[in-house]
Amino acid sequence: MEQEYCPKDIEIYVQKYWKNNKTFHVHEDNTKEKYYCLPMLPYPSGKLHMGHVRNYTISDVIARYQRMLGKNVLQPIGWDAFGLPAEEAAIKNNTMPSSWTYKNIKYMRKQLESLGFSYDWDREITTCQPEYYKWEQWFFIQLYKKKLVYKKNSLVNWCPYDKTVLANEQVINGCCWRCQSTIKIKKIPQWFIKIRNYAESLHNDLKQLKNWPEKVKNMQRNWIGRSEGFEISFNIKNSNKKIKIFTTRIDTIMGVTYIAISPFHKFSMYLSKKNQILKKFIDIQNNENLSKEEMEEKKFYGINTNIFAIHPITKKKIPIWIANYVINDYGTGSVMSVPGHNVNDWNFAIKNNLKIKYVIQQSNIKNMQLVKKTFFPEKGILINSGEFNQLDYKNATQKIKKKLLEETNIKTKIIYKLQDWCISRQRYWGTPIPMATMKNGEIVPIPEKDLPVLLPETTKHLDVLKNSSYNKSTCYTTKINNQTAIRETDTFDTFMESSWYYARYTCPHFEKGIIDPIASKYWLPVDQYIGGIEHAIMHLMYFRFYHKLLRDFKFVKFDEPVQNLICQGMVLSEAFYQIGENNQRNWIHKSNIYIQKNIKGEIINAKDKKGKKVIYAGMIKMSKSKNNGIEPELMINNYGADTIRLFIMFAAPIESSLEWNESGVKGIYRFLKKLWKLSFSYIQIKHKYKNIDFNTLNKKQKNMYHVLHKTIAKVSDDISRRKSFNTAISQIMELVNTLIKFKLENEEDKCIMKDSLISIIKMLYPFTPHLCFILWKNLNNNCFIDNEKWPVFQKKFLLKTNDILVIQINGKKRLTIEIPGNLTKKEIFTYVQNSSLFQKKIENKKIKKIIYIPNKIINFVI
Ligand code: ANZ
Repeated sequence: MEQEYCPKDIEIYVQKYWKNNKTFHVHEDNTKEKYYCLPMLPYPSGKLHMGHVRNYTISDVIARYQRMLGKNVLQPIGWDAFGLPAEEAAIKNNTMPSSWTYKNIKYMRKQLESLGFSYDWDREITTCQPEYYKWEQWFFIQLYKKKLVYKKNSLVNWCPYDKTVLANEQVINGCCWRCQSTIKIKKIPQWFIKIRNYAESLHNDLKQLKNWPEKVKNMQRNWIGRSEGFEISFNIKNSNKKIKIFTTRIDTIMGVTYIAISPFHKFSMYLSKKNQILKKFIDIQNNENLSKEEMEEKKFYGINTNIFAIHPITKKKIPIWIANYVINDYGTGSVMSVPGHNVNDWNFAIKNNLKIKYVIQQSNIKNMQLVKKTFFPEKGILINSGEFNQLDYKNATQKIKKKLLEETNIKTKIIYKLQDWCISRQRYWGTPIPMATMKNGEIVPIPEKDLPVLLPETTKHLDVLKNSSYNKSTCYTTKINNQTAIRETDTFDTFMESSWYYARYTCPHFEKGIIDPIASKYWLPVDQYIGGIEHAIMHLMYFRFYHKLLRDFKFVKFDEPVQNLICQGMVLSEAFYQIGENNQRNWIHKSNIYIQKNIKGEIINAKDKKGKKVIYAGMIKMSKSKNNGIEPELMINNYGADTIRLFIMFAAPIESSLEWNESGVKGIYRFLKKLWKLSFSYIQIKHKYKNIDFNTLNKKQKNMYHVLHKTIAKVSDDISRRKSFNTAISQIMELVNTLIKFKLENEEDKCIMKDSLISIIKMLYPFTPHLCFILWKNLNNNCFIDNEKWPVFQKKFLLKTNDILVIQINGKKRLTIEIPGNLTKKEIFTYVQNSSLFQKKIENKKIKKIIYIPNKIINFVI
């Protein structure tokens, strides 16, 4: 063992050992409890950023800890390898998206290895590989067969100059990212999966997710958008037809001044057959090539049908309008419009000069002039509502419901805002959608025997990427049953790949099907999932949805894929800027700035290398745009992976933001050096280790054991129950400091030192595995720590040794008394009051009050 702690050497050595010995390779083992620890898979953007390092460190600490509890731990990693940046890089560098992607993966894999993460590398998944996406295509075809997939026209961003569809991220302030032309909104046919069929279970099953952050569950709930209301039928005048509407506010029914239906509603279509103006209006809604602003501006357009509905209570006639603000796919596609109390109805009524009637009292506004100028969405006391006047919301709802039941069809209804999942992307670099169009226009799935449908890998693809001409490209022509067909040119949304990878990790090489039932039964559900809060809605929704699909196809069990979820906080760092010529902020990296700080560590002055003043913008999320990223690689080179890992886990609770601070990193480095030195000095001493009889120990020794076991108890609880890693680490640090002060005066002391070091190294192993690997080896005759168990505290050592308490009377020190350890507060008071020394001092006087400072002072007020 070297005298000096040299992280670089030991980390490379230990990583090699793990790699050669496949230490973290796992397989199903029914004799062992399993633990599936899953960090969200990275996008291979080029190199790791600190956010990645934090995510993967948290996961690794948990995985290693669970392993020490004796569980069979699966911690896999892979690459979410399809996506837009690869196309952009390909155009820029005149290469193929695949070469850019694979180059990045290679580099980032090395970076992950250099951080010592305990992955089972044999399970690495790269989602752009045909072995993986073949099964995604296969499953899509199964969904298609079960009618869970359909094609319909849907809006996309269209660049009229480049003649290509743009992803939302490629639209910057309404313009194309490449040529700056104003983008248009266009309708094209696209593929959808019916996630709405699962809206109810996606909503209800959130209740099962006891160990998910409330914030995430709420975000999911809002996205699903469950609405409880009523479906009511309105009769149409002079017709036997009815119009069904959905409302959440039947209490406002007396304020209905018109009925609005979507241009795509069945009734609109029916009317348009005889009404040319209406037909034209609907056609415009369908085909108009508008910019986003134009769309927004034209939102409250409509047409009066000159047909009337009958109000179910007043029996008065109310006009029916076709209105483009009514969403066809929501509720019934038509609404009873109450412009006095609903914002959309209000906007439409104002634009089209329709009647506005207020039926809810606006208690807080006295000036009626003001009242009329706007809508009032709150619930309250009914007015202008005939027999329902003066009722509050609850009573009005009940009474109106009863009345409506007598007059018309009304039923309670629950609807969801969640829209079906559009999985078509008009991009090259994605999983090809396994569908084709035959010459006669029929759309068919690619035969399963022909899967995977591969991406055409020819140099033409640079053209493909640059514009939409690939639609005609010959490389998408195929044969189905000996007939020519054109393959679907769209690819899957990349959320498809990240929706089922967790299940494929259980059997990444399984060739007979999408998922090996034996492997998935053993490993699933995921015990711990770790990722960023930015995935709270979309990814986690599709992930949960896909699991339910897989469950219904009997590939997996359980309703939910993940039991525990951690969303780690952001990584922040200091950001600096100067104001540029056009008043823009030019962000400057900290490494190019001279900084002056006061004693409190606050920045008082900052200058660039030329001496020009720089403005400090505070701690901001690390990002390229703010030029405040810290390179993980640089940090690892300077301090070693163990220091970085420990700093990340120590500097903040996992779900809070972490402020990157290099002096903090240095502090951790010093701590590890101290531990190395302490271990080194002990290892130099040759002595015979023996088991110790606690009862024969002196006070100093008993106390050391007490501190050691108290720390083990606290650290175990912090990690397993509280997931509070930062407090766990600070306890270990305190223990190390106590141990440094523990003088080795006899043989027992040396044994106690060894016992303590062994526990410390075990407790630190999940955080700083390389250092612990080496220390363990040297401390334990070349043994390996990787299969060691987590230390167990022993209750008998938790019994504290005697405390010496200062006894005060009326605030003055009168004596000291030795109190046996482990007494309760009440028992301590009785013990003191019964002692003869105390009784002499107090002389039978009455005690009015006792003030107690634990383990230090008792003050008796007499
Ligand atoms: C009358 C009313 C009065 C409404 C009032 C609201 C407030 P949430 O809670 O978001 O589900 N609505 C129903 N279907 C619609 C559609 N297809 N397109 C546009 N709007 C639609 O909203 C439910 C309310 O949204 C419904 O209740 C309906 O307006 C409107 F003071 O009915 B309400």
